Amino acid sequence: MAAYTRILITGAAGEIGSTLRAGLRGAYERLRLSDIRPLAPAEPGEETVQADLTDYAAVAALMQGVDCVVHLGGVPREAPWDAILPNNIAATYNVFEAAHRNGVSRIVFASSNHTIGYYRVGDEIGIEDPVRPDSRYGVSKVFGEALGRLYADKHGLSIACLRIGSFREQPGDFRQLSTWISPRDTVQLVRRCIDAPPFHFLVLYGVSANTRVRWRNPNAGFIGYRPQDNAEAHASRFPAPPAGGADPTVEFHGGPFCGLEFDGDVGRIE
Ligand code: 15L
Repeated sequence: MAAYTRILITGAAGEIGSTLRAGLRGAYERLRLSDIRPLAPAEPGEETVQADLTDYAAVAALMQGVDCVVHLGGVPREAPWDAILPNNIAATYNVFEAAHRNGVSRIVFASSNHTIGYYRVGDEIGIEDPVRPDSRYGVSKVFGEALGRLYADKHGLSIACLRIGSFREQPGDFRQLSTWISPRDTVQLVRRCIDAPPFHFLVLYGVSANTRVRWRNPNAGFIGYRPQDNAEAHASRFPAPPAGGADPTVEFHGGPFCGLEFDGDVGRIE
């Protein structure tokens, strides 16, 4: 029996949320599924709650009777500041604060590889490297990781931040041969984070066992995450684009996010 049995998933109607909903069903005593969008009717062992995470009272209500939160809710891509600020920053604060105040002791936070997007693809990046966000979205995930650190250190919560790569059924381009995470590996990763014995604060890359992975993931072994899928099976479909040039979408880990609104100088990004 897992130590955590009553799990809240925010953003449960999204792509990752729907996959987790199916993948975690039956594994825990109770799954509370929340989203701002309508959710499919609850199955046995599930509860569905439509809630806006920018409303603190609604978030506090979500925490009642829960012992672990998987926080996916928010805008899952680059967006204007007036969408990122409430949905990714204020809402994430609400989730951490309400969790703490209501006795939730573990949060699995959906961070992103876009926290380290402006590192060069030739460089292998670990969890100890300084953050290098490539977008307002990436900055919001850095904020979430910092909140995680705060609530772990100040309040003793157990926090896992998952720097999720490219969640897809299959890799869809050359970059994703490195960054892809399959649905079944995503389910395994989140389950390991929920089920792991006590830990303080962990950052993990959410990535499959890709031959071309460029992220070191020392905490994967610690929580027992053993990805089963490898994007290399799809490599023949995606020839390498010419590298060493001035295209930020090719030169950096964050790929397309690095090119959005870009008017910097690729040559000056060491
Ligand atoms: C993410 O964090 C995004 O949520 C998703 O839309 C993808 O763009 C993914 O990263 C990626 O880097 O491929």
